[in-house]
Amino acid sequence: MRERIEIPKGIYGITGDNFSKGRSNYYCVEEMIRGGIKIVQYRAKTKDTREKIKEAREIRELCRKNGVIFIVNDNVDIALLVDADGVHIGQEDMQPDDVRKLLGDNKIIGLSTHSKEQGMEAYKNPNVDYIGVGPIFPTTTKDTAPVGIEYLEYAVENLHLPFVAIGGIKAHNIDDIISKGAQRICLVSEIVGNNDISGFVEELQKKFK
Ligand code: TZP
Ligand code: MG
Repeated sequence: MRERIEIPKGIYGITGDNFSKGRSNYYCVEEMIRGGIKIVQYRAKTKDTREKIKEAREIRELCRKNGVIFIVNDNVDIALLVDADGVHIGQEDMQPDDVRKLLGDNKIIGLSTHSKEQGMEAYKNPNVDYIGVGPIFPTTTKDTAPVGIEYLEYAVENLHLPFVAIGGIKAHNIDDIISKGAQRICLVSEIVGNNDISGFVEELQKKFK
């Protein structure tokens, strides 16, 4: 059976240029890397395909130079084209088993999950390397109802694969999420909207040491 690829602990970065105060995704990723981030997902819901390919290619090279894992959201074709380290898909995207056929065994597949059932199904599927667990709290970054702390607690207890807690997580509530047992956490708007992205990420990463 295929072995899951390990996902670094700590902060998981995602681009979000609606929240980055006019600063480019490239700039935001540069800053995250300066702050010590080890994994970045390129997510650009409102850009057209050509723009996404161009930006993904540039950020891919930036990540490669710095030894940072680079994941593409949604687009398996773009991930293949730019030789990303993996893809992050949602419940309505291509099935993990089909993505695996396209990417082969050595790429990372991440899957968003929003319920215990979805989480358990993903845990049983060796083609899924890690899952997203959320949105934990209300968020304007994604149009999905919050699932609450209960699913996070369930994941900690029952889902023995890497998971990333996400959704409405901020400087003021991240300690609660860590104390529940989350070892990988994503904050989108809170990071890309920060005036000092690298300093903020550096502080957050210390919480995992
Ligand atoms: N998936 C679940 S919640 C979310 C995604 C991509 C958005 C999280 O954004 P924020 O700004 O950290 O609430
Ligand atoms: Mg998706």
